Amino acid sequence: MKVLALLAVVLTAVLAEQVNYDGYKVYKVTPRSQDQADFLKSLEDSGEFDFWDHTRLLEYPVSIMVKPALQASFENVLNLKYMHYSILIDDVERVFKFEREAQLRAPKVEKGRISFTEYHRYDVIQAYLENLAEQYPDNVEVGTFGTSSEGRSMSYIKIGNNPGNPTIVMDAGIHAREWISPATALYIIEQLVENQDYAYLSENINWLIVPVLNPDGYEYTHTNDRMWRKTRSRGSTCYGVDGNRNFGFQFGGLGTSSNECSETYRGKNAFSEPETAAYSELVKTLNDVPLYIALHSYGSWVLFPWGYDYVYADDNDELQAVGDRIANAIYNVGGTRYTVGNAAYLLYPAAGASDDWMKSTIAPLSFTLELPGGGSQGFDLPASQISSVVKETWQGILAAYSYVSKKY
Ligand code: 0X9
Ligand code: ZN
Repeated sequence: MKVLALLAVVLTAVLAEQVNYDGYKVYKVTPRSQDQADFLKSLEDSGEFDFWDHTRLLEYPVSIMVKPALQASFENVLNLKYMHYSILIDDVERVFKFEREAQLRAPKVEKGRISFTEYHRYDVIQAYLENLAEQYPDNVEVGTFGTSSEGRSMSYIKIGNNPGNPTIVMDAGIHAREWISPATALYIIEQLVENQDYAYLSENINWLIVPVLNPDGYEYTHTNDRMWRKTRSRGSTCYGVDGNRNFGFQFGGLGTSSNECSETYRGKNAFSEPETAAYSELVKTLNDVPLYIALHSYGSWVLFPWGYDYVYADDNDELQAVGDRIANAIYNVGGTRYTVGNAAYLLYPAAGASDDWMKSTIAPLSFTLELPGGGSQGFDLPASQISSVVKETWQGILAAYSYVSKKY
């Protein structure tokens, strides 16, 4: 009985910590004129609203989460500006509750195994990587390359054992709430290591993959706040740095914030975060990286440098051509349409991102894949859709591999 009482106390404490999104609505607003697009930008800059996506292209809808207290005035200003909107999600908390229940109902995977019918916790992912290292010692190396702010080990997996081969680098989960990103990295790892049909992919090329680059944030989205994006380093007033503003190329430029509490806080200096610092050191040990891919969500975009400002790379045509191949391969699976292009022009400028740093340092072909959102739910892609997203994305990765392997 005592144990039960204790359990109840612990459970209440854990549940009390969950950030609650009761009554929060997500609006879909489509800017139809430059004036309307600029107005949306000013709303975003006010920091009062949570923009789930940021594209400012005319005719592209933007999803904006608004807390109950601001909903009436938000709708009023949209009406004053003659902007059309619809309500995408009526109660965000209901969606998250449904997701939490589905996660609880999901069959638990055996330690060391992986599945694509639910999102996995950090421990399960770690155990899977270790299991692969044990099972495939000839072709697989798993190592720790650093420790997160909260003390979690950060793991990489290297697939392919010829040190003379070039290395394709990929990472996932730098943004905590983008759960489909680590899931996709795990599927890529599974195919490369466990599917013998694809053994040839690691004969002439090595793969270095970090499936959870922000383990603290990832765990925090499972335990406390589903919408958490940043790391969990402690600031003086707020927690966390946007890891994708913290890399050491054009640090502090456009699309980054100096405000600790902002979702795009860049940190005190480049590589202030143990996660990005250790990752950059790991990448610097490689000598030939023909291709880098960062996995994010959402929006179905293939983005490439430069992203720090409105600047085209010298090899823009090649980046576009490889991006188009990735998008076409994905399209051919089940008709998912990606839009391909320069990150700043297509989405928005954001300095200090991993794609630009990789491009400027080591990887001539560098991409950010924004995986699809889940219908109306955005980051909250239902677990039932993991399998189709990871499978179509795999075809995109194969297309990029095939380009690189022919070139090198
Ligand atoms: O803002 C980001 O970091 C990425 N989008 S997300 O919605 N996943 O947060 C896009 C980064 C694209 N790359 C650059 N702008 N350099
Ligand atoms: Zn992201």
